[in-house]
Amino acid sequence: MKRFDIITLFPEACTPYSEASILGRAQKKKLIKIRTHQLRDFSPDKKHHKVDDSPYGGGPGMVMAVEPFDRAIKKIKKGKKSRVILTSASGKRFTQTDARRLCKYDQLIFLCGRYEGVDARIEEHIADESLSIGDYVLTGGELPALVMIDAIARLIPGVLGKQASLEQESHGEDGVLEYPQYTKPELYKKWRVPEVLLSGDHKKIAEWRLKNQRKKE
Ligand code: 21W
Repeated sequence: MKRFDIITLFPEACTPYSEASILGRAQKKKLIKIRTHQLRDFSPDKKHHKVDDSPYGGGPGMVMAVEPFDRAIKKIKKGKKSRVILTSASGKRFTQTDARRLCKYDQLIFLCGRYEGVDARIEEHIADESLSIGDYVLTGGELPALVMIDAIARLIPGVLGKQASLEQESHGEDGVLEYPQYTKPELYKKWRVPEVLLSGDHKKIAEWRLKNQRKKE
């Protein structure tokens, strides 16, 4: 069983997605385990559960401190082959190649910062790598962690249904054969399904799909 851990100030924002649909089913089938952890529970400040402080050198906002993350990881890391990933707007862009690489680990621990940012020592000394999901600014690393978990978990055998797995094996993985698809009705408003797809001529259909495939990457 592969484990995904998310360390965040907003665990309640992560669980609904992680328990729904394919990820939820994969957890029920004991193929994966996704756990969220409240960063505040690891604050050394037993009274106010403080996890951030003002930046050295001055400037606006607050910076998330090293210690709560460090303590959380110490508690969560199992004696498995694990990797700690800092979700970071300035990290390397996460791609399908990263998903394939990361699905080999037994445990992935995602550290989520919020807008202000995190103490740079987390990236320097604690995280094994920093990953972003793209060039836009979000309010935190929670959605990126879920995006990466989704992309990684669906590569684990059994997580997808038979149909989707077959599709993945044959072409789905890199979107190489991403052709336009249609379903009923044949005519909606004035929009018709391409005639060839209704013909039953499988050779013609294959040719049409090849010609109309949209290539990705
Ligand atoms: C956005 C945190 C911007 C920090 C220095 C001085 C994780 C993300 C995030 C966020 C800043 C990802 C600052 C795509 C994303 C994420 C929140 C910058 C301000 N730094 N992938 N002032 N986009 N976003 N901090 O936003 O944590 S992965």
